[in-house]
Amino acid sequence: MVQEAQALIDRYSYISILSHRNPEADTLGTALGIYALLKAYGKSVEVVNIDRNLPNNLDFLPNFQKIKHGIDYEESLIITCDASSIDLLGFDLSGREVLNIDHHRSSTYYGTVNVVKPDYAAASCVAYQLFKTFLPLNREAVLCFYTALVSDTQYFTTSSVSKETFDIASDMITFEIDISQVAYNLRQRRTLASIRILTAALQSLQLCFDGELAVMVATNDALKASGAKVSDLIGIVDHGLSLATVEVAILVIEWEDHICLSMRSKTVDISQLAVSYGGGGHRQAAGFQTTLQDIDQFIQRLKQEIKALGILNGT
Ligand SMILES: [Mn+2]
Repeated sequence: MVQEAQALIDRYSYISILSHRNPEADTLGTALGIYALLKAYGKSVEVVNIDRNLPNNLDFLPNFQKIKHGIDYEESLIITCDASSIDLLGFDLSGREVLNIDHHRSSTYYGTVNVVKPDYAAASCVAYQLFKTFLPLNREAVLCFYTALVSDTQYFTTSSVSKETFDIASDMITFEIDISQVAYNLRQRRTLASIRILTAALQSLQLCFDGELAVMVATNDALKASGAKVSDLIGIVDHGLSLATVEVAILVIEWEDHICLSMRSKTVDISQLAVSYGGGGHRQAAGFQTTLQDIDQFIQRLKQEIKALGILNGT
């Protein structure tokens, strides 16, 4: 797999690195890390995300300002980062060769070459381990990969963390990256809008199935009143999961002409539900988008579907 990935990269001088819609630190950190490596390797590289609203707190990552919103290269190799399905990228990639770098169990293996490692805690770790076998690593790239790793594992607290995760992290730290700078940017640069929308979502919280399911809603009105952007919604759903009795937490977001759903679980597998709606994710963190509809009816149906999965004990 490493040889195939290397051969693919060697065949192209132009490379477009793509991250997924509703970008967060793993997809952007992985993309920017690969960008820094391939640039130093002498390739013509562009880094692209279809969304115009990027999380501003990641602007300390090297080359963040270079992220474009369209693919300019016409016959480049496409590298995709942390995207389980090609639809999550938002571009028509037909006729292109794709190197897919990911760690989602729900991956659809859409690449010409797929380096997909579900045991890895972050897509950035997959990229780090892949590229270090044939390219010299540099501090800029490793700073991006490390940021992606600590963000995706919520500072090494998710069940995806293993001894290997710490081994990779301790390897990364030898590049003299400023880990307190990373912590400051990830944890102490919230927007006021994100606090306002969090407050509204917490107000909406309801518990069902004997407290095992928490449902929160970010309505269109609340989003407008708070001025929140998509990136301001990251992490809200985890507040539901922080409750002692809750096994599954859900945040329903009324976003323009669709509903976005973000789910978290303590132990049970919720990715199957997301996949059934055309979304994806991991066992304990998954999501999907669907067409705009009556929120109350949507939540009622979703509750029944969760009940039918048999993953909760409460009634
Ligand atoms: Mn990830």
